[in-house]
Amino acid sequence: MIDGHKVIFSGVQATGNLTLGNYLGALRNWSLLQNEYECFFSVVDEHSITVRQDPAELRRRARNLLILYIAAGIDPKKSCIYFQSHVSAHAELAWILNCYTYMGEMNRMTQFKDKSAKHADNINVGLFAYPVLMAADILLYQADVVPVGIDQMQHLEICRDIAMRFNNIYGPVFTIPEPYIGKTGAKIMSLQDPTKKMSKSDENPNASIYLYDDRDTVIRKCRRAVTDSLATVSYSEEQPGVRNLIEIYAACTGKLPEEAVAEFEGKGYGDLKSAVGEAVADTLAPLQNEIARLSKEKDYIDGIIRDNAERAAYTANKTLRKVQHKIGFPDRIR
Ligand code: ATP
Ligand code: LTN
Repeated sequence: MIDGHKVIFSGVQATGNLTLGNYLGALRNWSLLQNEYECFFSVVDEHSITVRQDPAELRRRARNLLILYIAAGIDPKKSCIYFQSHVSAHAELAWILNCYTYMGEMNRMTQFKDKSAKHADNINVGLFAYPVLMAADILLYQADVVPVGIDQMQHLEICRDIAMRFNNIYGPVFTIPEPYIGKTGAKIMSLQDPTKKMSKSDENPNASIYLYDDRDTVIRKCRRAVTDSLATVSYSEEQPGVRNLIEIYAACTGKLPEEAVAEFEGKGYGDLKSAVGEAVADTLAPLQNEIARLSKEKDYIDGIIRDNAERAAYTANKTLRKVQHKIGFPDRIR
């Protein structure tokens, strides 16, 4: 731990087109936390191959995601941003933790159930054991806090269970992590079915706002968002479509949902949708400009990729060696 700061770990998979949900639920919070914590933010490319990937496309997406981290305000001098596949300790600890995780625990994971239904032709062991790799990611860095969207809570819970089980057998090896869920934007819903989360793997492109969507597309998608026939603006469970639009508006403008509701009192859904569209486009524009600028800075990005992987490996290997010693693997001879 540096300067007595607490540690944060989080990651996003290098798959699909990132959505507004990924940004508001995860990435945006990261940059806000980096001054108070020692942070490790990984592009978790090893998680990505639980679903079949085109190699060239995976490489391109992984690099673009790392650039997006920086564009979203993560300072690579303060926070360590790196590719998971460049730090071999992730896969090594995951193997060990597999041996401390029960089949029954993994069987309960809702993401596994959803993804295996979606990819019925490729239900591989990696997809099943995915939460163990995620636990290894977090525990390697002795993370105190893990900022994620609500959908990842179940995985975080299992990570805590595995860590406690290990500590009970071998003594205090791992820090037990806590989730960090942002006040707004923790679960952005689909624009076409507001009972489902906005997801980068949704087949309907109108359901999600992608971070690379231009202004007109964003405004059009918001205008087409599914609402209801109640014709009143509220932030209640009975109006999931309207509630989601208020949530997005609040998250993009920094207002509280109640303030947003007050602003649209007496106005129609058309006004709400236009305002949401403008607010989202205004949020994405600086991000997109920064991505375009950074994409041209090849040497700068390459330097970050190299240096940060070394920093991450140093911390990760310290935990890995401790674990290996505790479980009885022969010590290395120097
Ligand atoms: P997929 O739909 O393919 O499973 P995803 O959109 O859930 O992917 P992930 O890489 O699994 O993307 O998630 C990255 C981060 O974004 C996680 O912290 C996750 O909790 C958060 N996140 C994803 N979708 C949303 C959403 N709709 N609202 C808020 N946060 C989200
Ligand atoms: N499983 C997460 C991505 C992820 C992650 C992590 C998040 C992999 N390892 C460690 C936080 C901490 C997802 O699908 N969103």
